[in-house]
Amino acid sequence: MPIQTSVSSWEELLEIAQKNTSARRVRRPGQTPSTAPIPSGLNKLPPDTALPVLLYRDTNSWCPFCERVWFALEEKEIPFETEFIDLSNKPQWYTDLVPTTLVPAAKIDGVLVYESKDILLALEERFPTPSLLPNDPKENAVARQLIAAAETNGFLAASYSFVRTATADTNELANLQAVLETKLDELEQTLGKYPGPYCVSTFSLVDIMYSPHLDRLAANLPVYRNYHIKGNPRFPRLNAWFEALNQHPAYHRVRSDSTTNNLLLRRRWGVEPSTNPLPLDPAASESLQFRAEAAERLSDNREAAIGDILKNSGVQALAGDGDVSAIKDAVDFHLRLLADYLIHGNSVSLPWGRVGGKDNADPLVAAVGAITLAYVRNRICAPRDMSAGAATAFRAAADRVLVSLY
Ligand SMILES: N[C@@H](CCC(=O)N[C@@H](CS)C(=O)NCC(=O)O)C(=O)O
Repeated sequence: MPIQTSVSSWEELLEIAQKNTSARRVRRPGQTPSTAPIPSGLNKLPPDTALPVLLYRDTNSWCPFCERVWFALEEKEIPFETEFIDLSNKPQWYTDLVPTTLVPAAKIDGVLVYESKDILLALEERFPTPSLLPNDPKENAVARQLIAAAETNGFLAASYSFVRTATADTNELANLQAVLETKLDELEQTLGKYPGPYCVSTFSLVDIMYSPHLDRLAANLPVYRNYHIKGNPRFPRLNAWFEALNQHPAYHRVRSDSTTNNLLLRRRWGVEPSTNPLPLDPAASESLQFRAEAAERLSDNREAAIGDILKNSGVQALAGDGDVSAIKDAVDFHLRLLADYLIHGNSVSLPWGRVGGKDNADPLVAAVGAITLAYVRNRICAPRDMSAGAATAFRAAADRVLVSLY
């Protein structure tokens, strides 16, 4: 199985990628997840200082309640460490520790707090600046009421029901849609009560309570229910709120991309999409910064990626009784093509021409490449593996390389 070797080495790819992005993560060899983000608040403390907060969160970074807490930690640049909890196999020490047994939980100066809302309020108490609650006492009280209401006003239940209810009954779906629209109308009214784009007059915990859920809805509804929040003239303030959220670097560190949100709904909740995915955001796909981050992630974490592909993509079956190392070489090669394209490709035509598919002398290489690229495209999750922007660039590049090769 001869393989073209004109693509750069991993070392070269990593070096170029790292020159073009400051994004870095820690590797966690042999663990899940295989990498973890570095909290932006860490540089505020001298090395080897005990960290004031320990966050217990889900291994896959899918949990919207964990995202709330992470968002506040990043927004306030609080130094913290993370303990990942495998929700499919929760360790007994965790279920013994946390009465609800749910994530998130946190230790703040060694004191256990659980329930995302209570963790957010406890963080605010312990780290009051920058403040995520209004200074004005009256408005502060309103914000606290809105935080409590976010849990009890039926918004979450209406969201889950409309997105996840397995029914083809159009009347039932129309009713569920109407219930959710009422809740979104209420939010729209809330957003109109104070000047500015947020729920109160400054960005606050109220916005953080809603953001992971509204993000998931905005991604899921177009694909699963043919319904749009973004761009919907019924919700001008919600749309301005999304725009305002976009200005927060912390939001970009913690949010998922829409593909992650949509794949998750199908895989985790078994919901069937009603239409094709929306096109990937071209701005993120073409951003050099995101492409470099995606290339950096892939190059730095290649061993875990290749191991995962060999184990879980089905590609090894192509070896039959033959040489698995040849399969591994083909996986490695196609991942390097992908990293190379992320770094050098942009809008120009792909430099290497057809090396796979029908023009290739060895169809096995082509088949391994196709499986590799299709698998990693949907395997990566944001923000578990990289930022949402980088994940979008990664998926767009995988699509381009696939199209160019086959
Ligand atoms: N009300 C809780 C909800 C937390 C929650 O539902 N967490 C889910 C993950 S998204 C969980 O721990 N699931 C594991 C289980 O149900 O055993 C909060 O706000 O913290």
